[in-house]
Amino acid sequence: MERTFAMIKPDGVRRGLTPEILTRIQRKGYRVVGLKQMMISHETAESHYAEHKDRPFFGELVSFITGGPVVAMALEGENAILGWRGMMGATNPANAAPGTVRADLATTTGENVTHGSDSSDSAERELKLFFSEDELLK
Ligand code: RTP
Ligand code: MG
Repeated sequence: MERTFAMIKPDGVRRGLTPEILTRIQRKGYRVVGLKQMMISHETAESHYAEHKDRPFFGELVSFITGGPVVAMALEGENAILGWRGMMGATNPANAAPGTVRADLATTTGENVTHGSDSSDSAERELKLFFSEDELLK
């Protein structure tokens, strides 16, 4: 069993896509062990996306992700980290395979609806950044 951090980004929440995305996750069979709607602080956003701090799009990325409520999720299941990444599809929706969240529900790289941890190290770090122990099911 593996746990990963998933998020519906502000564009997805604003567009009313939360139920659709939760339905996809439930149909897949992941167990939602943490779930909350929240605003992300500037500090948390910079820490979450620290790997991109020197990239030209960093400022835009931080202001986008802090610009409206997100839905933060902890998902549990076999191979959940790569599995959820697969369900999201490529970063640029134009390159995402049909049937993925980004291919089906997004048009731009900057507003691509969901986030998923990209490794077990990232998953552990991001779950700690967004959830306290008592917010997660055992
Ligand atoms: P995420 O971290 O949000 O799940 O997305 P990802 O792994 O698929 O992509 P990543 O390389 O980690 O990039 C994080 C987010 O930054 C924005 N981005 N913009 N303009 C650009 O070239 C560019 N590259 C990345 C995207 O919104 C991406 O999701
Ligand atoms: Mg990433």
